[in-house]
Amino acid sequence: MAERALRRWVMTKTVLKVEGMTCSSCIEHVSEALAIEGVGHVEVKLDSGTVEVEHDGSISSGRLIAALQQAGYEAMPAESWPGGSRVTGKVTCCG
Ligand SMILES: [Cu+2]
Repeated sequence: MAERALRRWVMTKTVLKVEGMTCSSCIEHVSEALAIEGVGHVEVKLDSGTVEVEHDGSISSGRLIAALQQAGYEAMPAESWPGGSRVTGKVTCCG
């Protein structure tokens, strides 16, 4: 059905704050970690330390965070990030 086919392309965007991303290798690692079924485009923004994940809506932010933690990065939903405070965590950068 056309309606069902269309639903596949309705993407949800989840923005996560990720600690410890500092170099282009981090972008690769984060992108690889988020290569989960159902995930579409992943945009890593080093400037803001955020990752924008487009997915089909079946993936919870908890699942994305778990995947990032497995890759060695602390992550949290961007909306629960205490704005303005500096990252206090350990440096996890691979570089
Ligand atoms: Cu790095």
